[in-house]
Amino acid sequence: MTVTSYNPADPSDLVVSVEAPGAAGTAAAVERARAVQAGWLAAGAAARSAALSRAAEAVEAHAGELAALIVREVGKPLAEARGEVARTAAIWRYYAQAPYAPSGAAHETAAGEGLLLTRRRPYGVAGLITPWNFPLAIPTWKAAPALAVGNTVVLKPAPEGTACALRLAELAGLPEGVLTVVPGGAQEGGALVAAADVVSFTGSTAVGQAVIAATAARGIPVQAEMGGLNAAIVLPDADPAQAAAHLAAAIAGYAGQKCTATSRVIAVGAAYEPLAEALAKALAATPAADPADPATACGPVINEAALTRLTDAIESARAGGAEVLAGGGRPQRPGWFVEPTLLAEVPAEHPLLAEEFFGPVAVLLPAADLDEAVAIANSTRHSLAVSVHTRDLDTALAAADRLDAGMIRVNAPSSGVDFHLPFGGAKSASYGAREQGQAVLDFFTASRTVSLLPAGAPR
Ligand code: UN1
Repeated sequence: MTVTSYNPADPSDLVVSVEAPGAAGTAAAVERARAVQAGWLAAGAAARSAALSRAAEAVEAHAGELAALIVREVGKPLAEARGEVARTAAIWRYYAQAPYAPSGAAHETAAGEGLLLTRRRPYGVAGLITPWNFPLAIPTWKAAPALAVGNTVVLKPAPEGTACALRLAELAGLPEGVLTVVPGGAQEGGALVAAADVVSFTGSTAVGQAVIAATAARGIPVQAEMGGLNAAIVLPDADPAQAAAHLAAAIAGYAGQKCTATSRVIAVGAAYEPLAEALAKALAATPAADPADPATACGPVINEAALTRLTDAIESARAGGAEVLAGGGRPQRPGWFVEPTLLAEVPAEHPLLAEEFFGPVAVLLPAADLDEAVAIANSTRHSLAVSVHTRDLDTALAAADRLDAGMIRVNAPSSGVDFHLPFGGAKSASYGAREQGQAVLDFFTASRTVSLLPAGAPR
């Protein structure tokens, strides 16, 4: 199979075309990674730390080129693409310290004599399956911690982000076999899950569930980050213009193509009218435009299928009686663009209220009070990130206690994460250990307990 990726802002621009290695080639890549893993671990903390630092420096040294490649391959607007490159370098640098961190603890024995040690050891080969929407940052926040603790890595990126992944691995410049990119689709992904020793996945719910089942059958550890149907709750005491600015960023930023994007806006009581007006204005000021322009926040969606899925959903909501408060159409330009769209009065059974559409489209919903807003926010299995907009600390704390979500953001967009803290969702949004921070270092290692007793005749 040939893997291709096209520029979403100019579909005639073929970004990359490479041969996928198939199932046998993927298994062979895992074997090569396994063959060098003991050496990578034995090289020691200083060598692994230095290698990860060099990767950070290489990313920084090529920041302009990488940002342009993100814009061209996945249509992420330039300003955000630059931010992703900076974050990628910071993630490599952060995990470059991890090889020196304690790998366990010393304990007293129950009997008194001797010493007990816990020690965390890598599994072997980490199989990573990554999406196209953060084509440098997500491969890095999985690969860097896996490598830091002594695993080697085989990475299967989404086809749409192939060129970014290949360039990242090339720039990282790790020893042969330590970080291998296998371009491909379901065949390569399946072969990777069948051969790796530990798996980390980010992508759709359907594929994530298949990955979880396959790893469970093999009895190997897995973490999976899947879809989010995220809500934003706006209380009447919030400043409508400020809340609208955060919401517009979470709805339209990178055309809503983040698992942390907002797709349901819940306005409590008197917040509804002023928010509807302010948000319609903020979205109209964020038009779908050329992603290479540094002033653009909303670029194209990833491909034609996404465009059709979104425009069909908007049309069927409208046919069912929904009111279009902002957007609703496509701009007059080539490429896969959808205007940032806000809909009200969407019929209760419409799929926009139940499924992740991964585009710059949100639904405005009224709630009588915080209780009802929390109930609406929680009425989904895809509970990843929820934002709450209020000046009242009691309300913010009450919401943070009662929302089913992995990430709760007060007076901020639902999108955006700090890479040194645990990341993940509740219910079906995530499975297994958290990503990022210390949590993922634990995920990529197994703990063993070592009992050390004095030699000599047993007493
Ligand atoms: C962000 O909001 O900056 O795939 C990160 C995703 C998430 C990452 C979101 N895993 O969209």
